[in-house]
Amino acid sequence: MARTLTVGAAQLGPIARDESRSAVVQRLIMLMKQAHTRGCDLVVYPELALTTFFPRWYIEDPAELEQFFETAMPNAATQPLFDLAGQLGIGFHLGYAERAIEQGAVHHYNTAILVDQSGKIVGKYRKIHLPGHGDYEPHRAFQHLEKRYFEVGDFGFPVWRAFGGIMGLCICNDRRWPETYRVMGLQGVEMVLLGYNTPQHNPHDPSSDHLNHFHNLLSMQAGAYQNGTWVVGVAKAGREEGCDLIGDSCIIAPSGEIVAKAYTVEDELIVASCDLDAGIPYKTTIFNFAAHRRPEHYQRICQQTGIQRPLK
Ligand code: ING
Repeated sequence: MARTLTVGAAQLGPIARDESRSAVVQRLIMLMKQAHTRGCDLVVYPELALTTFFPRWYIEDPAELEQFFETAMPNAATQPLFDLAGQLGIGFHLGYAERAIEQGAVHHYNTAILVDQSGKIVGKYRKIHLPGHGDYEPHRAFQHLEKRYFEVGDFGFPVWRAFGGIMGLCICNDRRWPETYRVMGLQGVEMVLLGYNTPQHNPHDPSSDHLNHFHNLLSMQAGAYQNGTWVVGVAKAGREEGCDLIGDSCIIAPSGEIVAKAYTVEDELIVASCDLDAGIPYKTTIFNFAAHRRPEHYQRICQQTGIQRPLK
């Protein structure tokens, strides 16, 4: 019996700086209702889905900066989303800026949660690869101050048994690094959920701006194929506060093939029925780690090539 999970990737168009949480949550609710109508078991929202991508600004006033963070989840603004999820029996992934008090200290993370069909938070991840820069760079058209506003995530890359399979989370820039998928792949991940806010223009390397869409899809398709896992990548898209963000939200099979892709840069739901067993042929044949990556082979390669890297 195939383990089929019908997934909705709920891309968001721009969120204005002054857009209220309740207004944004209403957009999320509209998309969740559409997802339910189209038979979804799970809906995936972008990174930092409750606010505009505020790391594009240098915000000196701590009180103003704190306004972009959630101090609890769920909270008054997001409770209606959790309530609807429970009523409809639909799970969801949500990215948001998290303010946490742990070990008596305040911490700020770029966070994503996985909520099951009963409305219970079953997974939580904090972004590890924080791109951009830590100090204000006034010469730039816009900033990318994630290193200033967030700490590096402290959960690693865990996976969770949920929705009848093995689920993993990562966030935005994480998707560009092979180890992100590999760490989850070695734990048997069958579906990776991720959101992103990706400017069309990369201030640090404009020379590859014309390849931004290609690199976005390449990273996720490669991660899917090389680890025999589904990947659901969901954008915050469009011209947001004067900054053009790419769309390209997509649902990618373990083969690396794109099975559904957004074609707008607005709120848009794409849906696919995902067979969670589709990754098994890849995990058990071409990427069968135990069968094809044997310690003695590795040792011999090291000796032949003079790489003296001890096998841990
Ligand atoms: N955004 C971007 C991302 O990794 C970036 C950073 C922009 C990288 C443009 C390369 C080109 O998609 C976040 N939020 O990580």
